[in-house]
Amino acid sequence: NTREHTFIMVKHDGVQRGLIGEIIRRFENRGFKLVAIKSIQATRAQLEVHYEDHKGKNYFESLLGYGSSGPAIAMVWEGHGVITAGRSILGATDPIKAQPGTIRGDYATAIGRNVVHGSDSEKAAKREIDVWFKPEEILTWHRAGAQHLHD
Ligand code: YYY
Ligand code: MG
Repeated sequence: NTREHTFIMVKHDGVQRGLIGEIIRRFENRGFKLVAIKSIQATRAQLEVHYEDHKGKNYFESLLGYGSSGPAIAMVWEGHGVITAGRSILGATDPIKAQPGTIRGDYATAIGRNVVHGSDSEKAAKREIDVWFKPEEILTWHRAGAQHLHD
């Protein structure tokens, strides 16, 4: 499915660290297509839905607190296998375990400051994109020279 979508967010620590361009570059370099992007000031209510699988965890309050403390960049990336590939571009959640060459392996400093978010399944991608974007904000466009990226 070349129209597969994933939700990628440069979290507030990533914005503070000046990593917006670096993160976008890594997805562009892999040939993925940016179909939506905006800066957001997340509310606790939005983060509760975004992180609903983590309700009740001991780190949930800090996810909501830090996540709503300043701006982040929300994006939708498109491409064949972008959900799985996006997770490998990000690297492991815990920066101690993240491989060098991944965003988190190269830049993250702590599990609660791991720079970037990426959907981990089709279901999560759908829910997360719904939290942060209206359907009309997700664009469809044809890349010139697409035949050189895919057969
Ligand atoms: O999807 P991913 O971000 O890689 O990790 P999740 O297990 O879904 O956790 C979401 C988010 O929660 C993680 O990026 C940091 C935070 N977190 C934490 O602060 N402490 C943990 N032990 C686990 C997760
Ligand atoms: Mg997750």
